[in-house]
Amino acid sequence: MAIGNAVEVERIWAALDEFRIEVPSWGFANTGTRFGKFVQGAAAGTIEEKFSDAGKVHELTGASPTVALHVLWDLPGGTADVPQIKKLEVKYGVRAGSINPNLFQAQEYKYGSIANPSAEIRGRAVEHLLESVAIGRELGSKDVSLWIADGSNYPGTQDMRKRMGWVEEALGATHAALGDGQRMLVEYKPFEPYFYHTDIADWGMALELARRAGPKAKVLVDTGHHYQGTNIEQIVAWLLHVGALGGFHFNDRKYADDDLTLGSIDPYQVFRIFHEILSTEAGERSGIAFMIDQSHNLKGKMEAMVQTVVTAQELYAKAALVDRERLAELQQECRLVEAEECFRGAFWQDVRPIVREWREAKGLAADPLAALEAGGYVERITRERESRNRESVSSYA
Ligand code: PSV
Ligand code: MN
Repeated sequence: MAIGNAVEVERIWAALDEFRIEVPSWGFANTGTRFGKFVQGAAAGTIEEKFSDAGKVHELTGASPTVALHVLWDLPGGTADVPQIKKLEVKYGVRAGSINPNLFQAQEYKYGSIANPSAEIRGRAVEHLLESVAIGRELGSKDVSLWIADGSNYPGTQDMRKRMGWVEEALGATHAALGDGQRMLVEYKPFEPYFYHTDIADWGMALELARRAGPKAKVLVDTGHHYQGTNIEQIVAWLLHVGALGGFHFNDRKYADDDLTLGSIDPYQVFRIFHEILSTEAGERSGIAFMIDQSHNLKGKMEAMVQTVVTAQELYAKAALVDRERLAELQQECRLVEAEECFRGAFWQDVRPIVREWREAKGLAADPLAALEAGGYVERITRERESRNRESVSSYA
């Protein structure tokens, strides 16, 4: 069945008008797996290149006005780097988005950062969190997004309850430093880089820690951070129910935290998540931060990012097509097959022609991926960056 009526078209347009998704600076950089990196000529090697790439994605899609920054990778000088970021915001037409502290790379964090048994190390980790809050405040960015990698590898080697207290303390101190309009998002992950326990392993732990930290703390759902078969949309529904959903890190996965492009493995799951989001009032959902957290190891980085934003828009548009009033009636009457068909009927619709019309009306490229190719941006950055990027690979021991 083709999308025919004006109501459906209007629903899609309204959804596209409100939809924004943040791109991660690290999605443009050379990343890899723990086994190595396949260096790409076009990869961004500086913060300016990352802003340039993010600006291009936004220019093409009109849907990604902010770029997430990782403090250690993008602002190694801390708050001293803020003026440079402000200049880049103006030059490339994208703003700094979420600020991501980095508590997982320094040697001293081998046994944890804010959950480390050493009070001195915990203190330094908290300082980094406070500096991240200060960066966010100076940049006028809303979210400080915390992924606490801490955990242990062997049963009995750490006191999980003591560590709970330390994490709670650190998050409380971070919350206390938040300025007006700032929030902190607590991300969870069940395993990796530690494989026995992680200190914030699931949404229950993240929710409880966020609650204890204070009202500006919310939970961040990274779609890749769940066990196989987890009903993520139910977690989303619960977090909405208790007013604690702060945002998402979107990506896709087949096995674990694979960081594949959104919707490449299971687009229906993304649709189901978006359905829960769209079942809320517009005012409520406007506070939910949609962010991409992907690492493009095989696909071209620019192409993968544009493809992801476009996919997200299409899936959001599909979810907007669900006739919620009709669905509610069918659910109430337990008309199962009809309810299911009403729901997934929206998923089967091809929204692309309407999305294309919306883009044209907004003065955007009708087909952002084709426009990326035709515009020659990737060719140009490959020319400019390739030799530097190839040289950097020889330095990997
Ligand atoms: C960890 O797997 C994670 O999802 C966190 O959000 C990090 O900030 C991000 O990936 C980049 O390493
Ligand atoms: Mn993440």
